[in-house]
Amino acid sequence: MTRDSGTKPAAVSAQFDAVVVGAGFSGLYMLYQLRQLGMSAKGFDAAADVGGTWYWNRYPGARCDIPTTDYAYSFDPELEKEWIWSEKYATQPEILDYLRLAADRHGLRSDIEFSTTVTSAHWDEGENRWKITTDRGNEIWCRYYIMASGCLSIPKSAEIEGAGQFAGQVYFTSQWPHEGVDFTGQRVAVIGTGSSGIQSIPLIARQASQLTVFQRTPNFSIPAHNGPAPAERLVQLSDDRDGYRHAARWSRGGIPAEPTDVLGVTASEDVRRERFEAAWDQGELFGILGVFADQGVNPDSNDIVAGMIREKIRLAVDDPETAEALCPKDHYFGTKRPCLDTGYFETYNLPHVRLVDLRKQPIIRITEEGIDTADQSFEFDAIVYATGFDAMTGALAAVDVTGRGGLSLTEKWAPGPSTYLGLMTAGFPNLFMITGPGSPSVLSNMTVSIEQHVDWVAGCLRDMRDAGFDTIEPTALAESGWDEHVRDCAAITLHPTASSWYMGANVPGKPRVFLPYIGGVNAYRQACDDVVSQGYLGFRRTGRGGDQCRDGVIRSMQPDVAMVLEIMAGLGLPPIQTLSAGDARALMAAAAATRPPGPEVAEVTDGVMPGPGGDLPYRLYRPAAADQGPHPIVVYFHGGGWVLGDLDSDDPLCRDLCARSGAVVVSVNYRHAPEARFPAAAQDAFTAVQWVDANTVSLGGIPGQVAVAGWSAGGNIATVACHLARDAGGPRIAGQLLINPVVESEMMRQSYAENGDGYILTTALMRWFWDHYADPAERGDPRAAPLLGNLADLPSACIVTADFDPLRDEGVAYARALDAAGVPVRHVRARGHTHTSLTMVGIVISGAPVRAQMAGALADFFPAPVTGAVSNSSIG
Ligand code: NA7
Repeated sequence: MTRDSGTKPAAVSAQFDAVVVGAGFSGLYMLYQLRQLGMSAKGFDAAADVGGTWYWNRYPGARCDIPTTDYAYSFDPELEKEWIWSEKYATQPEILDYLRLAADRHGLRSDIEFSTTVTSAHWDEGENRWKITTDRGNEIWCRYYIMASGCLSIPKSAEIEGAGQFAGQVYFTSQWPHEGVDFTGQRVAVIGTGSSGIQSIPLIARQASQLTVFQRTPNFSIPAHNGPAPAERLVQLSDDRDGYRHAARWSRGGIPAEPTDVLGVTASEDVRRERFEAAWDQGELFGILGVFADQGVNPDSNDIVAGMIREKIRLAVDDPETAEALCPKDHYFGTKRPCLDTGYFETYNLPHVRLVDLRKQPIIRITEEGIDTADQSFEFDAIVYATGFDAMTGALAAVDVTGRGGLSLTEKWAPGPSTYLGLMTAGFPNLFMITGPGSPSVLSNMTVSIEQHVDWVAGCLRDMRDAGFDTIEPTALAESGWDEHVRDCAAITLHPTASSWYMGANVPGKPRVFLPYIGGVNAYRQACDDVVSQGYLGFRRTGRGGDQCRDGVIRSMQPDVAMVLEIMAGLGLPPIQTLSAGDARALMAAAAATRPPGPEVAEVTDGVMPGPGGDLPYRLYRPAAADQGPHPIVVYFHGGGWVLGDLDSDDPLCRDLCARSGAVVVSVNYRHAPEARFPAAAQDAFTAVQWVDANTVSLGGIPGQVAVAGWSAGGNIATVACHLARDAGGPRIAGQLLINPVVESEMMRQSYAENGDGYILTTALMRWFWDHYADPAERGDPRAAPLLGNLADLPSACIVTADFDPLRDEGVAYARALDAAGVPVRHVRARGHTHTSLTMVGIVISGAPVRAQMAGALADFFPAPVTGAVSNSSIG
């Protein structure tokens, strides 16, 4: 951001405890907190006054898009009492006045050098301090360098040829003249239809004689229904201000709200319409983003909301062609920042307002007179650029920052920003970012996120002082773990599919990574709190208090797996091992009945095959390209500790494996314990493989292309069938896919110690399973514990292990032992998964890439190319 004019202060060379860059919401509160700590601090801002984003963005119609009752500080009860917002969504001048008042109430201006831009920050390793320089020649030494420089503060350049040629007036919404602009009688162009464009266009249209809007991407927008602050919110606040603010801090978006559990895909037409219209009438972003629980992750659910918004646009705009051009169709709703508007779409019904769709008619260049598109030359008196910002990293990278060993921040972040909690980055000790990349920031109510970050930083500085530490810095492990968690959270949503500024896609050359943390304000706050309560896990702190490094990763479970665990814990179900086998089976069946069904396959047929103890039921799944068969066959054995499970229990997983791999899947229901104990299940498995091999052709299979697969105890008997087939001289099995298999009865490995409690399959439950299945004396038999058997000449294997599974380490041991015995093995690590999560098709979205790897392994078992496999990306 260019420096604003102002009285030039004298250059200073000084020492402070902290330097704070930025005097908006975050910088002001940070300065306040530093004072509370008794620390000396200096603030800098390029603007001539406080306000940050609200200082610069003075375009007509500029308002916040979070209700102002919530878009406010909560740290100062007197300020809360003194200030009454005049509207539901306050205007820029009102918000600026509020920030001025906040600064004045606490006398913060005296700590801030205005009209001054910080140009560089260098960490001095000898001094353990930052050296900060400014464009006014100041040189300041400080212990802590705090970037409170905003997420949307560096305007993006116009990137249009000839932009400098235009002889008329040029305005940027992000740097609007303080005296305002009168467009009366002028021919005006607006380029850009993000929030700034959508807010300003209706007001510019009131003055201009002609208004032409150049739209590259139509945006979703809903009416703000602005007016007085909503009465029920004011009542909630006045009744229990602390409770309200507390609820905001522990909400998903930073505004108190009850999240819905209504799924768009399963709701009735009436419920869908009712929920949508209620959100439309409410006119709040989090309302319309939360019509359905699944609209952020399920394309079909998202389409319902998007389709209803498009209907509204078509109703609002008279000209059908213009209406169609204004309907967003290239991104899912919410994956680009949606807008709140006042009469935006209706503005296009005015005779002097015209929309130019740049997708059909791109801008070729800007000329002295106006704008040339592929089809037409336009003449204008003024051009308004509402073209957005270099979001989230722009302001951080605008300063020449070097950390340890001269490491430059821009170089470190060339592949995309890497942070711990969005607060700090390794190699840059004592550099704090307020709402940095990797924190909820722009996806949340910024004021709540800002206060949380500032409070965390202040607490961290206090704790360091108390413990005698001078420096703090995240470890590489903690940081990469957090980056991975941020990516995991985004990966299960639709967000990464859009070319948005959340993805860095609006700035040419910027790496495409999802910048904010989408796991929610509440989950994020919990992670930050957990880091502190675990002795600053993931940080290294040094000073006279010693050299303390608590290395580790704060969140390593897949976010959707964690969510499922939380929901299950909330159900308060009895532990399975406290039930009889019959009751446990009934409980499992009831749970299975409520699941999503799994993907479509061409054909599902049930049958029976002969088994050693009577007929064995089986279910055959034929892949979509049924007419192109024959296909390889996978004989599948369900999980359930030899006690539970049946043809229904693993049905979604079988469908998924069938659809992804293009193989026929024959799921076999073997005999269960305690009715039929060891080795009944293993014998049934071997018999089933023999029968399928003998009947390959009639089942639609390719002779010689039969593999086995199984999950958990099913993995146990699948691999035991391979042992038995080898020993019997056949049939030849092409490969074995073992998903979290049981391969021994000892429960001594580390994964039992780590995961034996709290992740559904517990040590107690595993003991219950073994007790039902086999006598202790039998458990060393290789047909019960295949890890103890002869592993030579077994079929190629793919072994899947899950991080949070007590069985993890025996699976790993089996993979190693097979490899040592000369068996080709592929080990797939299901990062952040539990024993059961991979089977939760359509629920645990993060399991999909792992199941894609399983299907790939199945395909690799068979020599001929597998036909009929569908694209993995189309399966949830
Ligand atoms: P946004 O939301 O980034 O919007 C910028 C708009 O400008 C968007 O429609 C862009 O189209 C468009 N744009 C950008 N560059 C060009 C060029 N070269 N040619 C044509 N159109 C272009 O910024 P805002 O200032 O409106 O809002 C930022 C945030 O501030 C907002 O989300 C709120 O959180 C507050 P594109 O979509 O990239 O095709």
